[in-house]
Amino acid sequence: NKILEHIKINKEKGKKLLSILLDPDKLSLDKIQSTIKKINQQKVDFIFVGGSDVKNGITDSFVKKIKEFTEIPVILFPGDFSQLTNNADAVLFLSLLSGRNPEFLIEQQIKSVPFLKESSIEIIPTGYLLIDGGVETSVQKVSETTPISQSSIDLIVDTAVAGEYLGKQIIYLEAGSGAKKIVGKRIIKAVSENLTIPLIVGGGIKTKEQLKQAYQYGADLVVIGTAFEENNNFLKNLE
Ligand code: 1GP
Repeated sequence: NKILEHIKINKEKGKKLLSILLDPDKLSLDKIQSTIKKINQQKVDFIFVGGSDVKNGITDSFVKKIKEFTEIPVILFPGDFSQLTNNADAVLFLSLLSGRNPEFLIEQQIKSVPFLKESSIEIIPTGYLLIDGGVETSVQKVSETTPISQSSIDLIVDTAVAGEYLGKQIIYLEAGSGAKKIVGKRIIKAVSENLTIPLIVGGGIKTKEQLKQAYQYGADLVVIGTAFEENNNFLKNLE
């Protein structure tokens, strides 16, 4: 459990972590080397790989290529069990707790077992909560679930805590890729104060201020996808 341990130890120390999300559907193989070069130059703790709508079989070669150019651990963030690959270091074993679609609560997880049983990648049980990001995001479309409204703070907290009671090792508050509204600071604060396990926050984060705010209010790990996709020098602005 190297990666989970690393996240937990940093949480204890109060050291905040950053992850860049690369979507195999949006970044072509020939751009990986230059993209990874930018990531290597900055303080990036993890590379997440995944998307809601990734074509079958491409994650494997995508992760392999990333691994050629970096030592940064690669964590799968799969939208579908077909995105699993042994080339990664770990997988966020997600259960979409905010939704009521059995496919993403338990079916996908069952389908992934034949692969994972034969695999040595680290499995990180993760409670995944989709929070309203002010726009219909692909997670919402693909999962056919309704995000929780940002005004329902109690429901968000109770859902996250239920996740911890269920044994999840991490809770992930997701506004959805390209969200217009990021997960609000009061939500991050309330959830983090009620959890003992690490908290990941992502979706729509585009500025240094938003990133800092997420950390300040209790996120242990922040995930950035779109802002980096749109501007590969984005990480430089964080220095
Ligand atoms: C990770 O899906 C997010 O939780 C990434 O969102 O693409 O908006 O950064 P962005």
